[in-house]
Amino acid sequence: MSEPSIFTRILRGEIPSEIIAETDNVFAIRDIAPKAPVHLLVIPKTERYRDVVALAAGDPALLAEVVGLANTLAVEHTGGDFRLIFNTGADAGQTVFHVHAHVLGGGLDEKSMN
Ligand code: DGP
Repeated sequence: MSEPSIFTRILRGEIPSEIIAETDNVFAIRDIAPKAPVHLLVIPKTERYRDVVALAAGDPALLAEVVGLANTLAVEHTGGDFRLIFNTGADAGQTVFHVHAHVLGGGLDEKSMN
């Protein structure tokens, strides 16, 4: 068995991080190193899927739940518009291989992807 991911450990309460929203299947936290005024992470509770490609292939309804919670949170935290990023693979900057969506908003630089 591999070690639980950092997000699983947060969900279990083993690492402190406020869970700002939660449904049966997904939850959301604030990113520890925000890249925008609003920078949230929306995460499936299962760590079965390492990235968005695996999630889309394995459970598209769960991917839709991730997008739905991202939208709900964006309405609450940024007024509705948001950037949704799934870093996919180490060379693209993925560091946690438990699929998660970055939800960025609130004064983004339109010329930058960061
Ligand atoms: P990625 O690089 O796409 O795998 O994104 C992982 C993100 O997870 C990164 O932006 C920082 C965030 N992160 C890592 N550890 C923690 C933590 O312990 N708490 C919180 N809130 N965020 C974390």
